[in-house]
Amino acid sequence: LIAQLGNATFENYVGLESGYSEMAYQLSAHVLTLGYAVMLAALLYFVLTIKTVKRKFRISSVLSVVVMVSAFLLLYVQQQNWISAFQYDTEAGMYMLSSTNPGDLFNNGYRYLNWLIDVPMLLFQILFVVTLTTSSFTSVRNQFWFSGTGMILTGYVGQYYEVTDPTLFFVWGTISTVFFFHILYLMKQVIDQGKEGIPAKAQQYLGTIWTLFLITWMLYPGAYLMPYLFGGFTEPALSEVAVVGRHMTYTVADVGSKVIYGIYLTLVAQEISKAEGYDWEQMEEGATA
Ligand code: RET
Repeated sequence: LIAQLGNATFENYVGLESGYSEMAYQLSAHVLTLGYAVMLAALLYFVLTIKTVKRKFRISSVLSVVVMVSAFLLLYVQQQNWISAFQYDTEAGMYMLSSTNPGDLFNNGYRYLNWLIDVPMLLFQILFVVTLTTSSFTSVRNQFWFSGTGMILTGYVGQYYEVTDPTLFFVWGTISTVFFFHILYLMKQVIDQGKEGIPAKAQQYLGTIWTLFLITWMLYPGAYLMPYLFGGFTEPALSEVAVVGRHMTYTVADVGSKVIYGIYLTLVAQEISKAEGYDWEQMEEGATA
C-alpha cells in the first residue's frame, strides 16, 4: 500500500484497503457539511450583533467575521474533497478510493492552511476585548503570532508522515506541541489580567472562555493523533472508525474554538459596554419611544 499511496493521509489507505461502509462514508460527508453550514449561520450572528457592543470592542466581531468566511470556504472545499476522493463500488458494496477521479487524494492540509489565518485571528481577537494590566499588547500579539504559525507549520509537515514514518510524525508533532504550550501559557495570562476590574458577570464569562479554549484547542492534537489512538501508538490503525472520529473531532473543535468562543467574547464585550454606560437594549427602546 505504501508503494501506491506514499505520504497520503490514512483516510486514503482505508479507502484503498477496506473501503468505507455506507454509514462511515455518509456520516463523514454529513459532519463535514454541518461544519461549513454552522460557519455561515454564525457569520450572520457576528454581523447582526456588532452594534450591541461599544465601538472599541467591534474589531472582535470583525475578526469573527473574517474567521467565519475563511472557515466556511475551507470547510466547503474539505467536504468536496471527501466526496470526490471516494466512489461507491457496487461489487464491494463499499466506498473505495476513486480510480476515475482525476483530482486529489483526500488531504487534511486545507484545514492546516486555514488555521494559518484563523489561529492568529482568534488569538488577537481576545486582545480587543480585555485590557492587559501588566503585559504589553504588542509583545503578546507578536508572541501569539509567532507560536501560532510555528505550531501549525510544524504540524502541517508532520501530518504527511502519519502512515509512512511514525518517528517523523511524532517528532514534528512534539515540536508543534512546544509552541502550543506557549500559546496556552500566554492565553492564561491574558485571561487572568482581563478579569481585573470588570463586572462579575463578565469575569464569569472569561472563566468559561478559558475552559472552552483549553478543551477545544486540545481536540486538534487529538485529531492529529487519531490513527495512533486507535492503533496503540505503534502503528496507525487503518480503521474507518478512526476516520469518522477524526472528522467529528475536527468539527466539534471548529464550532467550539471559533463560533462559541466568538459568542462568549461578544457576551463579555456586552457586559463591559453596559457597565461603561453603553446599553444597547435601552437605546433601542429610546429610539422607538
Ligand atoms: C497540531 C499538530 C500536533 C500537535 C499540536 C497541534 C495543534 C493544533 C491546534 C490547532 C488549533 C486550531 C484552531 C483552529 C481554528 O480555526 C498542529 C494538530 C499541538 C491547537 C483553533
